[in-house]
Parts: sequence; structure tokens; C-alpha cells
Amino acid sequence: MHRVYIAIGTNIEPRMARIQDAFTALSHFGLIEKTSSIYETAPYGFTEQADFLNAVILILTELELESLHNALKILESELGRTERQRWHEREIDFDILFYDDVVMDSVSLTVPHKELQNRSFVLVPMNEIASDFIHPVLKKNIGSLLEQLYYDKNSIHLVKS
Ligand code: PH2
Ligand code: MG
Ligand code: MG
Repeated sequence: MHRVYIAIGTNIEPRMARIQDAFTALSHFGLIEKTSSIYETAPYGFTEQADFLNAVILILTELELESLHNALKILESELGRTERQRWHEREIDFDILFYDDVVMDSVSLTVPHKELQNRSFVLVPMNEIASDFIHPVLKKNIGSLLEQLYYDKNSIHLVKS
């Protein structure tokens, strides 16, 4: 069994239904051991777009990393995602944050997710379910990565526990 943290995001309505559908669909990939609260977050990067709903889950799965990555891409399109510019709005986005303690960097996939330490919309929900998880490259736990991150506290708030 592999322990995988996945970030989920959407900023196209109906956002809450999309997140709930994502949880349900992901439960077919394995056992969802933990689910964070759902947060509404200001857009990061390209800021001229609607606010997101974000969450993080911990799933226990038999799927190998490549298979899981491919399955998530397929699921994104099944849940209505269409091709758009990088950083722009999306119906649903799944990002593999951590896959056990695997460190890999290929053209198609980088694990741990390269940007997660800069993103409150990832660290705040993940801190809720796994503050002690140690980043295998940065060698710090999620709690300390979050403490170390400067972010606007008004840019993220809990909408559903
Ligand atoms: N995803 C992005 C770009 N910016 N901002 C927020 N708040 N939440 C996201 O999920 C997000 C983003 C690219 O994947
Ligand atoms: Mg993303
Ligand atoms: Mg993505």
C-alpha cells in the first residue's frame, strides 16, 4: 500500500459539488484515510480569476505512481476539465503532493510537488491532516513549512469542516 497526499482544487462553479464528486471518484482508487476541511482560497499565481476551493486528502492505494498519475489525468477530464493555459481557471485539478517518500523528477511528473512549500492553499489543509509528515527533500515537517511561509491570512478561509 502506498500513502499518497493529493491536493484538489477547483474555481469553476459548482465548486462544492465538484470537490464532493472528486472525493467520491478518488475513493475508487483506494482507501481515503484522511480528508482535510475545504477552504476557499484567493487565486495564487495568475490572480485575475475566481477564488478556488481547495482540500488535501491522504489515500492508501495499490496503484504505482505512474498509473496513479495517469488515472488522475483521466479522472480530471471525466470530471469536466478542459485544456486551458497553465495557472488559469480549472474545473478540477489533482496534484500528487507526496507518494510515500518517493523523490522523482521527470518531464511529466515531479514528486514531491515542486511548489507546495510556497502555497498556503496546500500547506494549510495538509497541516490539518498531517502536520508531522516530513518532506523527503526539504527534511522539514508540514507544520514547520507552514510556519516558515509568509502568507496573507485573509487569502484562505475554512468553508466546510
Ligand atoms: N492552482 C493553480 C494556480 N493557482 N490558486 C489557488 N488558490 N488554488 C489552486 O488550486 C491554484 C491556484 C494551478 O494549479
Ligand atoms: Mg495545481
Ligand atoms: Mg495539476
